[in-house]
Amino acid sequence: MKMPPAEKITIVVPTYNEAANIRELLREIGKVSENIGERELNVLVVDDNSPDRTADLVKELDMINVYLLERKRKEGLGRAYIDGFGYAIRELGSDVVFEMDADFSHDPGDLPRFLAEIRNGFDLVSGSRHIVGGSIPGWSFHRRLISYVGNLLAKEILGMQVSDCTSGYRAIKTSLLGEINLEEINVKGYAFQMSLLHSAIAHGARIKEIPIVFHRRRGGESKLGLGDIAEFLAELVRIRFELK
Ligand SMILES: Nc1nc2c(ncn2[C@@H]2O[C@H](COP(=O)(O)OP(=O)(O)O)[C@@H](O)[C@H]2O)c(=O)[nH]1
Ligand SMILES: [Mg+2]
Repeated sequence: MKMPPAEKITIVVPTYNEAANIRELLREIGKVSENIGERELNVLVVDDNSPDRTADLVKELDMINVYLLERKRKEGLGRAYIDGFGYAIRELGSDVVFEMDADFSHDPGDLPRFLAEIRNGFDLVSGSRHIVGGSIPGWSFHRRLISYVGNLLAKEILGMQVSDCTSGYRAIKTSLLGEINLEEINVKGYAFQMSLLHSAIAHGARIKEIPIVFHRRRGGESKLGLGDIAEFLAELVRIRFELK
């Protein structure tokens, strides 16, 4: 009997100055992938020409199943994901893509829990820090406030029935991404997470939130800036009033 082809999974990891974390992260993902069974697991690092030579470290590691997409300049998290998803679909033939940060805030050990829900038939599985079992230990009041207000506004203004709209740990079926016109998501930075989720809901996607513990980043610094917060607010208004 002919076996069905193994599910192809690609974890897309955007990086900007993640030299302190990237090697160890790729090794840890490698360990988890040994335990996920009949699936092909790739990692795609999408680097924006990081001055700390993150991309060179990935090349030096020379690991199988690790791919590198190098972009010329820092264009934001959203653009990195749009390019990364395109590459994962066209070049790697992925059935499922993951979003994952490079700084260990997202525990690679959680990957099998996401995949189990994809197997259960969900199109998009999103890690939530704001449901029972989820948490953000060690986050400053300032970061908690940004996250809280962002989610509150997305719920109030867009009516999104999701507990964590800005989560960046997700598994997404590429069949869903094929329906959403990613190029129309015209945001550069972190607002991409909320916009993508909004588009997925609009396309009738089956969405599941699972609890995650969002850890403090291991090395390096956060890139979240005021520009990202301004873009997030502008994007809420744009979606609400269907502006182009
Ligand atoms: N390629 C790329 N990656 C980015 C950019 N901005 C942030 N990242 C990556 O996106 C992930 C989340 O960013 P981070 O600074 O940790 O955000 P925080 O966790 O909200 O503080 C990390 O892996 C970053 O390296 C960017 O402009 N381009
Ligand atoms: Mg982080």
